[in-house]
Amino acid sequence: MPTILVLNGPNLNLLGQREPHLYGSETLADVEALCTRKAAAEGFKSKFHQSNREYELIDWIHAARGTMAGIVINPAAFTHTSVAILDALNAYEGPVVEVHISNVHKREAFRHHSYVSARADAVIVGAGIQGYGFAVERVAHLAHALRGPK
Ligand code: CA2
Repeated sequence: MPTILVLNGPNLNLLGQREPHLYGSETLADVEALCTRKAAAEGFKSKFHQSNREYELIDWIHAARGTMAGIVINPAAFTHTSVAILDALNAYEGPVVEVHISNVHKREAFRHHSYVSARADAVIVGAGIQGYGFAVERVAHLAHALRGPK
């Protein structure tokens, strides 16, 4: 079965434990369960990772080339700093959807720019963890379209 890769950047392992006013009270395990359910409903498996290390996220993106049907990524703070993650995504051939739990545009000015958005096929911000579900659905739709009619 084709697989959607879901990547999460630094500090998202703390989801549900701190800052519920910004990121809600659900945990990263809840996000993973949501992605698994949404992917299955679209006929996909999902593979879910979180890392606090930039190189690890880059290595997962490299490994997705030719193996993953699409990528959903919340690069967290690397969104605003990482040309390296943008370069890795530019070398990936499939659909990419960027997701942010909070509405970054209502927050500090330094969160308003995303390097990753220059590559993303869609960007979902401010929908809470529900945004991951939308992102998985969109990647599945784009992946189906790329594969064409059966
Ligand atoms: O809104 C988002 O999803 C962000 O990607 C979250 C990042 C932030 O740097 C981006 O600007 C927007 C931060 C993730 C940190 O997650 C935490 C979760 C709970 C407690 C502390 C941090």
